[in-house]
Amino acid sequence: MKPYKEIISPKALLVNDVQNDFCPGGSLAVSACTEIIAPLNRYIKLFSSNGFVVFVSRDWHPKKTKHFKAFGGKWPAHCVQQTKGAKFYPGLKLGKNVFLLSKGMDPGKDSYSAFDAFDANGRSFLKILNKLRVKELYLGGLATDYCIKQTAIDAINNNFKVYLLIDAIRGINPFDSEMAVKSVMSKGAKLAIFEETKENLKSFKRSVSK
Ligand code: VGL
Ligand code: ZN
Repeated sequence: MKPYKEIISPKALLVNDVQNDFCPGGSLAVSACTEIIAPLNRYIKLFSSNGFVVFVSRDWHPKKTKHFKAFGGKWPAHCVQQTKGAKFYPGLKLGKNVFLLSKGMDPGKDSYSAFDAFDANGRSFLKILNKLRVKELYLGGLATDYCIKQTAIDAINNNFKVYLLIDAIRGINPFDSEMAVKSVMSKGAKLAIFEETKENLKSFKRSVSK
């Protein structure tokens, strides 16, 4: 991977939390998780082969956190650091050039949003996005009703254009997920699917190479 300062990526893909615990067999499984693996792999390939940056976030909790039921929170234990449940789902093809982000390490916070995530050097997602001069964020992964929703809201509030990749996001609760999509669309997020995104990326590249 090139140092950040050599990369400019007006568009970026973010693959949220596609980890074993959020997939079938995991402690907080989103049953439809398997439907989005192939689409996510296509998106990862599309963005990276066209020179755009791919971020991959992981939920990365300590054993004890207020996020878990046992300590006053909402959720069964999941994505505990260094466990199998926290590993990326094996079907996901990440490649070497993705930017890894971790979130949920603070035991006092839920930290659903990728804007609460950091890279291995402690740089925040927002700082990295600004360094890479990202203007548009394409969101895929899990879960529509939590991480995707909160990330989309934070992105919009930080003046990014947001696309929800509807063929590559799924939620914990289908009704809440539908409400989440409506809510972020009312704040300005757009929906997109693969073919459309492919055209969008290609026409952008044509326009800058003229
Ligand atoms: C998430 C529930 C609990 C998410 C994380 O990333 O959407 N949801 N922890
Ligand atoms: Zn979590």
